[in-house]
Amino acid sequence: MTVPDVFTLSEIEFYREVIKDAIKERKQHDLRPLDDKSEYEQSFIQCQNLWEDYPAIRELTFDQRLGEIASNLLGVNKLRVWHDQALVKEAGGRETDPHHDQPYWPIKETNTITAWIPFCDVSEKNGQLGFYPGSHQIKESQFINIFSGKVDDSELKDIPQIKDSEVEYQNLNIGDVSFHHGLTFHRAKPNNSKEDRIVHTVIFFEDGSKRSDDKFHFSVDRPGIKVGQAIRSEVTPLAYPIKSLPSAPKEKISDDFLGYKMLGLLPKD
Ligand SMILES: O=C(O)CCC(=O)C(=O)O
Repeated sequence: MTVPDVFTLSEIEFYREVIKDAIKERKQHDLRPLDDKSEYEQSFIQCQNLWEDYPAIRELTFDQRLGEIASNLLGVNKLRVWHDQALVKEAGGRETDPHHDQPYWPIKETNTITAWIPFCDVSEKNGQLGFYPGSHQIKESQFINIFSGKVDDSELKDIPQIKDSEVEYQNLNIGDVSFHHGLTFHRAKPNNSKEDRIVHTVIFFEDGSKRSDDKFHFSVDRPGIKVGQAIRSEVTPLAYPIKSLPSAPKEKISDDFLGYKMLGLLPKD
């Protein structure tokens, strides 16, 4: 759903520049043109946990307006950040294939939600997000692997959450924020405009949620959270309600995550 006018124009203009600079720095070693990228990467450039190494982005990720809306939508009192991430659909970038997010995350409980904050107006021309209405109400999750290239329609045709459903696309204006539940199926249109579609997202989950399984994820594997344990660490700090911003994690990111660091997905140190 869209919540209009969460941010002012001047806030968005400020954060747009901060995010652009952060992505440039994180991706400084990746000079590939769009055509040389994998199909997944042609959907978007991705930089995660920007809150750790960019203090200005920390203010955005932990902005209490986002946390308050997210907690009201989920109907829970306390939220943590699973991770944040910038998603840039480059000019000419391909669509984002249909999927839902929860199966990517080893979180047992499904009180999860993403805030999607665009830094430009978004329409059918530039990577508009679309949802399969009501799909979060079926409490089952289905892993659709969007990493390995374009998703084949045959993979989607039997999924009850989406098979008879028409996608609802939404226009967003600068300042608006879109929120989607972790079980909501969604997709995004290609970016047929000449400008990159820059978006920052924040994924929240209910405080007290537990690790569901041993599927690898940096948000739980960095701090060594075991299956069944509550996901509480400085890598996934409390996000709402808070009186002051969290500090960046003290523990250095180990070289087990070297690939992520080299790709600019995670902070270098
Ligand atoms: O920005 C996009 O193209 C896709 C966003 C998405 O899949 C998400 O935020 O979960």
